[in-house]
Amino acid sequence: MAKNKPPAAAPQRTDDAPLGQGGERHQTAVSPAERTTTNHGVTISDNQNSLKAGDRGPTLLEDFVLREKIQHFDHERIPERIVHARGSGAHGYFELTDSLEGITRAKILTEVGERTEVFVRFSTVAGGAGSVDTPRDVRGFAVKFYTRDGNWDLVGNNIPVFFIQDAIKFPDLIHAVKMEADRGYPQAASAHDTFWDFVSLLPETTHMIMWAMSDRTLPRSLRMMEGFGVNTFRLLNEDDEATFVKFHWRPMLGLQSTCWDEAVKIAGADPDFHRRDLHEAIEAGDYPEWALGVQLLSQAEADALPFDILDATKLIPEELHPVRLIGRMVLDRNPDNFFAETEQVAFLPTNMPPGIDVSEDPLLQGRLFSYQDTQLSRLGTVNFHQIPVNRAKGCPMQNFQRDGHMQTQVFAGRANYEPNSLADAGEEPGPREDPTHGFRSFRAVTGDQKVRLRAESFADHYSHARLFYSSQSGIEQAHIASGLVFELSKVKLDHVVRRVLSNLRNVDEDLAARVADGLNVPLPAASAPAAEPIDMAPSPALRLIGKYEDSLAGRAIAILVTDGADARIVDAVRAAAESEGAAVKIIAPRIGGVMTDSGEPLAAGGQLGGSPSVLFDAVSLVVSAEGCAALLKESAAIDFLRDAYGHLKAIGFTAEAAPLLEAARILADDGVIDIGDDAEALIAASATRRWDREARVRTLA
Ligand code: HDE
Repeated sequence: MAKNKPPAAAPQRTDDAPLGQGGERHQTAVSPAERTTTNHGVTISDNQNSLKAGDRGPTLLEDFVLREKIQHFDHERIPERIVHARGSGAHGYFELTDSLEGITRAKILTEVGERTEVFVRFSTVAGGAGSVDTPRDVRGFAVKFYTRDGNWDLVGNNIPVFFIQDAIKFPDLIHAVKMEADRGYPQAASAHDTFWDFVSLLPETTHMIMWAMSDRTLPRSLRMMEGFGVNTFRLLNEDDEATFVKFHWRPMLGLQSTCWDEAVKIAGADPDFHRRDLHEAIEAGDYPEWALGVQLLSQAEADALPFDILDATKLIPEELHPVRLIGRMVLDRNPDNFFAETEQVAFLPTNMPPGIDVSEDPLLQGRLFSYQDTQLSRLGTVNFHQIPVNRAKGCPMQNFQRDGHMQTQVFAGRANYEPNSLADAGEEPGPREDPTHGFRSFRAVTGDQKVRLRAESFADHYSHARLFYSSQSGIEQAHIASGLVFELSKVKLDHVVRRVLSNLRNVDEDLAARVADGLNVPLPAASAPAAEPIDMAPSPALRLIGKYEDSLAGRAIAILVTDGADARIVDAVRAAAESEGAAVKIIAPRIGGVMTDSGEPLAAGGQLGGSPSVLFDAVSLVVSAEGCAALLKESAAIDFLRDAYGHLKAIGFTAEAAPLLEAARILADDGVIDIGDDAEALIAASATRRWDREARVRTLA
């Protein structure tokens, strides 16, 4: 184009024309509220084209609209959490139902009926922010209560104990479990050399390993997990008298896990399985709920325990000290923006209102430093408490901390120090301390020698692992043994495997033998325990299966249909499932749905290839004879059935589906149900897995 020659007129555009070639699209009036602006409020006239020297010329440095947009984009990511990077959040409320008056002065635990806003973030531990939702992993269960006395963060897990006893081992533990340093894999998996090397050298990890290898680390849904504060805390009353406390969350939908093979397949079918499930449940008004429970112990009761209450690798059996249910938490609102809320939320175990206090648990003591500190690298400023999701909402927040990156408060006046006598000059003096209502620490007796020592009372590393294992049902024990076999089968260092087996002999001889047999290696001699383990009375409350009533509530049933499907049966299954609180999804060979035998169209919620049965809790087949014949040629249909069977799910079928059952080699049992005239039977069988089928479908250790 010749210099200074005006460009050809931009092509005339309509609202249907593709964007990007001219500024004509928004020729219709744009109201001020609709206008897109720069970060500084200047209205942008063209958000499709950068400013160039001629329509085919280089872009100009002068284009501040482009530069601002690209620069902001370049810095969109902040460092992910070093642990618990992958998470899902929700808003809700907490309501106290039973007062702890006299035990604590924290109003959130004494004012019955009062509703307190909460924000909850569930997470996995080992994987990065983009990793899948269903690895074998501990889940984080962090709750921020915006109380009238300041924020309270109960930053817990879905397992009541932890791997290590002292915070100084945490960086080693996390380095060992994350991707190996030289090769950058495996992602979100503990089944590798370095994790098991570390574990085998630290017998204090054994109890947690029992939990980690159990189905607790394979939750079906974030809505179906228990939560625990893990560390021991204190409650302080008006006279500053202390009671030890352990916090528990009990899911109203009960506890449920997936099978290992299922979890692996879900990871491929829907990497966001848990995030989607939580989001969709809340969106549908199916609000997840938990009861908050406490175990309360006096100093004398703590002293009488055969282990140290300050040791986070130990739990207090409910049969010894019952869990008192004192409140309920309901999650009823999805975040508006994932980054602003779920990513930027900063949980701090140091966030405690007056009346709640820490114990000397050496793991907790390290956490009291770490969380505040890590926010500096993640959120980049000491003012991260001003981000809306972190702000104290239930009460005023004021002090003389000033300035810093991203300061958003505009402080008036001269008072920014204390004490001051500016009030005498008629100026606003600012806030002061309040010894009556302020946070006071428990007057714990300390003042001993300075030592780097592990207390002798922490030396027993096996009794609680024994307690956990011996408390499990036969199925759960077999799953723990099989979990160990799977993980150790991925460990290449023979001496590490030998050391794990040596340690396991101190937990249970039969367990060690089963794992050795599963690995096809000889059983080595038992390792020498630091303290002789004791046998404690089994605690059935530690079981996953059978602890809560079987239920279909919050679960999902898939109905695989074809053209000609019996509409009456589809309706019957749907009605029966929905009356139990379950969702029903119609799966069809094509997304457009099918024509039923009554000539009515039936819309599909999912297409067979993209909706494997691992995404559902039970399945049924309502097909016509021709439809069945077509499905026989689809491996996705065979897998749909085969997996449902292998994952111990109830399978309902109509007579026309028989050839498909045969092709998938489904054997008759009480979970394989002809729903011709009894949809209810399918519903009854769907409320739990068919555990008795397991021996038919896989060899467990
Ligand atoms: Fe954490 N942990 N942790 N942790 N933790 C973090 O804080 C840490 C521990 C837990 O959804 C980090 O903001 C140390 C036990 C949850 O945002 C970090 C030790 C329990 C979350 C940190 C522990 C937890 C974290 C990383 C050993 C169960 C996610 C990002 C002394 C009671 C919270 C962050 C969320 C996050 C440190 C052990 C639970 C690095 C040093 C035990 C649920 O500060």
